[in-house]
Amino acid sequence: KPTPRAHSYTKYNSWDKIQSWIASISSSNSALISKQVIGNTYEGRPMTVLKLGKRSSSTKPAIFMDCGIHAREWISPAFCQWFVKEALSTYGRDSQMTSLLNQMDVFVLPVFNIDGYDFTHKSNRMWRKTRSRKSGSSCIGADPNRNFNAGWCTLGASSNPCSDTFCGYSPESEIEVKNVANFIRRNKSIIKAYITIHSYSQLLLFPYSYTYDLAADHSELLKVAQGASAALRSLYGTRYTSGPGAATIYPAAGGSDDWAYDLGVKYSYTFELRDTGRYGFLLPESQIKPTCEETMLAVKYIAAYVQKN
Ligand code: ING
Ligand code: ZN
Repeated sequence: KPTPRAHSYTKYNSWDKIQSWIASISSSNSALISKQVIGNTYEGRPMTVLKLGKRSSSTKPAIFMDCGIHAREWISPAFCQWFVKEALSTYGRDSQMTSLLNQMDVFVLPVFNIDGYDFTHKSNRMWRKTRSRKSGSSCIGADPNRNFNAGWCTLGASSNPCSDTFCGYSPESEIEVKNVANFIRRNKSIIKAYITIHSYSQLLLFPYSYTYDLAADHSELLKVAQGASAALRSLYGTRYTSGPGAATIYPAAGGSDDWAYDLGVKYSYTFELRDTGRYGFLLPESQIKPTCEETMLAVKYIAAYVQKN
């Protein structure tokens, strides 16, 4: 039997490593963490959501966070792994984390687009989409962040299956999107915040991206985003811009944050992590630790706000 090696949080782990990590971390911390499979990917890999939180007899409000919607944005799954590790290791030591996990549950989907993520490790580092196929086109995959049912395929998305922003053949045509949407719909009454982690550009975005119209909760969403960005910046001086997606990055329909918001999840945010383009998607592993540390402060800021509201 080979010697088990400790999981590295400062490397870009393969899907195989992340899958073993999901199994071991959830079995070794059963007081604070449990797992559930929400469905399989197109290629048949299990999509596992980790639930972090102290067990409670009453149903707790929750936050849902996903990483790795886009295959090549490797810093994103690295952050979800970091978040889980930090939550477990600071519970009972950090008052904010302790209070958060006592009062709320945090659902974490470490890799949303597993097939694509695996493909970026084995074949094409710059792949973005899912890996689904359909007869009639030789092009593979759809953009999962254009495939949600929010102004679907009206703006900033392509109906060409060969495009990197292909919206898919219908809303939720991608099984990964359907699995996540079903999970959030099923838990709609308890999910108070939706957080999705992308890279890169150093932005903290909120609805809408499918229209230039301002969200009904625009000023509160902006205020919380600015607070979170200030918390992030306090550690290493990294500057983030916050604002609604359409006006801040570009108009794009079918995104997960807009869909969650319109479903009724008020605190809905998209992070675009480091950097601003020097390395882009190829962010060096030496930046995993500082990026995750500063991002923790922003996510914890949002969580604390949601907890008290
Ligand atoms: N950026 C996001 C994208 O999917 C985005 C920006 C956010 C679009 C929210 C729609 C909704 O294009 C990256 N880097 O993926
Ligand atoms: Zn992305």
